Amino acid sequence: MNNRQPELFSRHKHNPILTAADWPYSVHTVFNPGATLLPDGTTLLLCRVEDRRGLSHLCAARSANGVDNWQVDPQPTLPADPEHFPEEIWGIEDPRITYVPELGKYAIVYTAYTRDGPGVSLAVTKDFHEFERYGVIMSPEDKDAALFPHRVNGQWLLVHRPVSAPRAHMWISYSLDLRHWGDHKLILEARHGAWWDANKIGLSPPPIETPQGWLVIYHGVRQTPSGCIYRLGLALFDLREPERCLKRTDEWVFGPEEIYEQRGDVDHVVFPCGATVAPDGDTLRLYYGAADSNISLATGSIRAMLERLDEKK
Ligand code: BMA
Repeated sequence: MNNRQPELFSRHKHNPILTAADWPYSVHTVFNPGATLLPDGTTLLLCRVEDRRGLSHLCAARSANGVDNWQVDPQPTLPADPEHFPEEIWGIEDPRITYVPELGKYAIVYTAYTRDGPGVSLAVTKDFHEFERYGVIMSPEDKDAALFPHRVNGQWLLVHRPVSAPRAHMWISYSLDLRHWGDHKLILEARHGAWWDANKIGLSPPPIETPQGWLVIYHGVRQTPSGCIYRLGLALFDLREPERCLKRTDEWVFGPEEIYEQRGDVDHVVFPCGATVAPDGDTLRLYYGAADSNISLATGSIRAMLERLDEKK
């Protein structure tokens, strides 16, 4: 009898699907993309691009099928703007995109690399050509943040990951205007000790709304003598009270196994910032940075993820 649980994610056979070699200008690496579907069904990835100084900016890549034939913008789509936003002095990283119907705009929540570490910044756009920047909405040290697609109980919600060294947990905060945030609540704690998600966790793609609750894919960081290992787990939060965690997997559901995930600028990292849902309403396409060096794709079934969470009593 085979008691092995089936894998929840399958890697695309052409991984990595995007690398620095696909860029129309000189860059060092491309990784950790935010993702969204445009109204015509085009997949847009907003990729973190590290230049040859070591600083990052964001650049859009578009594809009709979300897998290949990417059209990459000929220059940075959203460069850091330290002249007007001094907190962006060392670049901008790891965007999470949420389409917000009430605004008719996409909200991009990203890491601003300040002199005092990472902070959370927000920009909104209608078309990924022009952007309105809100500046820093969570001061350093904080990152791994995303906006929910609509208000809950009249308020906007942001998941984020402040650091209280050496541990870092996931929090939620509320706002009426997207600028002023409060009512901060701890929603998911890093575990202790030997666990795969001990000490440091953070949101990966933005929360996914399902009839059973907000499905959250989060990353956990295992510190080992030879460096960190970044893996993914699942959690489910109440639809009307998103600060209430209903379920969480004990085991990780995706981790670095392939050579392009295990070897790169930072070894043993899978780090998704975006996902799209296929027209069947179930197939999740998870776009992730592998080893901080390339962009890869894995697909999974939302229904299967919810079933896995249900197995946890
Ligand atoms: C995290 C973030 C990610 C990066 C990961 C692994 O803290 O900085 O951008 O992919 O570390 O280096």
